[in-house]
Amino acid sequence: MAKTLTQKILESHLVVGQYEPGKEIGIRIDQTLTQDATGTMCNLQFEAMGIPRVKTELSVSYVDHNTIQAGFENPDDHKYLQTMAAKYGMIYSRPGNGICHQVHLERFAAPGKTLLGSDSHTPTGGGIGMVAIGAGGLDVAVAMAGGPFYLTCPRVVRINLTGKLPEWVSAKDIILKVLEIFGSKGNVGCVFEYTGEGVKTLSVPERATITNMGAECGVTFSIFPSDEVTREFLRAQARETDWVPLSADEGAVYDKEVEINLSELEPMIACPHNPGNVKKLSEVEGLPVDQVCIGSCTNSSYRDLMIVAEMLDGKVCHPDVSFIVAPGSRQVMRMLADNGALDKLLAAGARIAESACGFCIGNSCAPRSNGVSLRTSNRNFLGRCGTKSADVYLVSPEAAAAAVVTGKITDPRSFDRYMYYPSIMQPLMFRIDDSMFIAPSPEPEKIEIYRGPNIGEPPVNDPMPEKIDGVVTIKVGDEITTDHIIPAGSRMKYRSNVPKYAEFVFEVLDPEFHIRARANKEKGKHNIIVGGLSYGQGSSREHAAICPMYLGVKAVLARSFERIHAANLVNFGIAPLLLNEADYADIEQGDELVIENMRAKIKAGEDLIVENKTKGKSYTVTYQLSDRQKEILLAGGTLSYMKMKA
Ligand code: MIC
Ligand code: SF4
Repeated sequence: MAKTLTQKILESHLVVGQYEPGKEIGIRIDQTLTQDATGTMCNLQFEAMGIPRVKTELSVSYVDHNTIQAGFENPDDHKYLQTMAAKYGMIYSRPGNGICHQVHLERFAAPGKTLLGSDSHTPTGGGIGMVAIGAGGLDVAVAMAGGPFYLTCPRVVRINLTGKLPEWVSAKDIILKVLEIFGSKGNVGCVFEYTGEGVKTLSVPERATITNMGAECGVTFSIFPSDEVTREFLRAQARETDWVPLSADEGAVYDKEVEINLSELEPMIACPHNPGNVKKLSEVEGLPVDQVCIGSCTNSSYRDLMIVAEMLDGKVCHPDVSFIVAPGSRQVMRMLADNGALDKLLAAGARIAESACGFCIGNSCAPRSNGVSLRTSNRNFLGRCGTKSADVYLVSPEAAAAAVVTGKITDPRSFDRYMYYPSIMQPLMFRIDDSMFIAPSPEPEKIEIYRGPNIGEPPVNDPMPEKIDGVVTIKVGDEITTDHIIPAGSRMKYRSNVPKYAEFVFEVLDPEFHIRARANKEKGKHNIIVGGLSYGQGSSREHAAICPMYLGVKAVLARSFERIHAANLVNFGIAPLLLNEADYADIEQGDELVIENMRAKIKAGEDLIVENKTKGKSYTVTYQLSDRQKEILLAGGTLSYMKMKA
């Protein structure tokens, strides 16, 4: 039978279950990546498992998120991660080496392999033809220990690309078009598989821009075939031996098929405050801009920054615009320095930031109050940039560069008046220098793990009680992201200090949440969160489950959940329960809810009855949990479950 590329790679890695869309499967993980913000907890969890060395083919520990070092917390975490990598067999990518996804694509990603990363944009690797999936840190720790990764066998959507992009329109506009078609909710359990003649016209970094932002649609991963273009990229990275040709079989059957004619695309823009809020850029043209930020794991490749440098050659940034550029990796930065492009950017007034997440995660470069920021990154959630009143728009590097000059949102096609569209060729050879990777120690027994005062124990939960006797501590709407649940930015330095970090749960929506939650907990009441559709979008940060767990949250009742967050809730012993629309509308913040026979009903796979004591009503709630997940939930989370099994 003809197979999709997704089926081929998943089947070749299957260790539990059968390839049957909708059913839980377990796959072998070849490579893992972690980054410092999620990686410290992930490493603590790995340590708690007592395994002497990682069991993957390759595990890389990147430091790219918390590099601001305004205090001892970040550098302490970095040192902890460095000693962990040395002792347990991971490659350590030092701060300054670049953003994990960009660097991984350059130096390690390989067609046909599986990659699990503790970051939601791990699917960037799909641009090279690998199955690359984002997950919570605990799932990555399990994979590092040699355990399978469990996922729902996906439904595969084919996105057939025809034609060729017009000038001034680029890969970012393709994925924004995909977001316009599919939206940022309702795609859980799907994979986007790209096919068609148009694929050949896109380089690997362009494909990676597209697979990167599949995360914003909520798909499990996105994947491109591995073809001659892939081979050229790997050759230019001196890794041609990693190449294998891979594609779907002729006649493979997909769950759904969509065609995008690249020749008909035009510049697109995602408007505040969700990447799914896509419009044609021409609809918002002329809006004055205060800040332009170019970089992030979506758009900071050599090609992206070269386009910007060429467009800005001989021009100076508009007086009202603060212009920031963060090259994605040290490789990119050094190539720009070598060929003079860095000087063109500096001459245009660019503030060159470190090759790191930086502005994208909101730990620097916050816009002014009520400001408008135009960014090439992938997320524009409320407050993520560091300024709650600011409006963030997401665009291509071409559109960002155009606004640097004009000071307003500008269709980059209007640059036709001044110049030809710059033609940026992939270099024959990228500049290869792996000296900022540190290999694992040959004498691991001699390595002592460094632990600064910011590093605590990974918290463990109690088993699920038979009765949840709780209060709706907060009721929120649709598309609540993990950035709403637990902010990153300047708060991110507390990732290794859960009691402190928990003070910021729901900070952007309701800064008093943690006070109410702690008071309920002291009174012996459980906390319950009520959410709308697509609860837990965005980041994979498991702190969006750990910190609520710490505050005594036992259940989240929502209309629907996003994949990674739902898995994280189960991993930390919080029940993700599904509510219907009418019941969601009925429940209010402060309502007292009771769920009896939790354990017995979950064991039996029966629906749960929620009694609303305040309203004198009851509702039926359901759940989508595999038998394995039920056991984990009842045990109080994965760590307790593993201890129990051992
Ligand atoms: C993000 O883009 O939101 C992050 C920061 O990279 C997160 C990871 C984190 O919160 O540490 C992600 O995408 O998973
Ligand atoms: Fe870093 Fe931003 Fe990419 Fe997250 S989305 S990995 S914060 S660059």
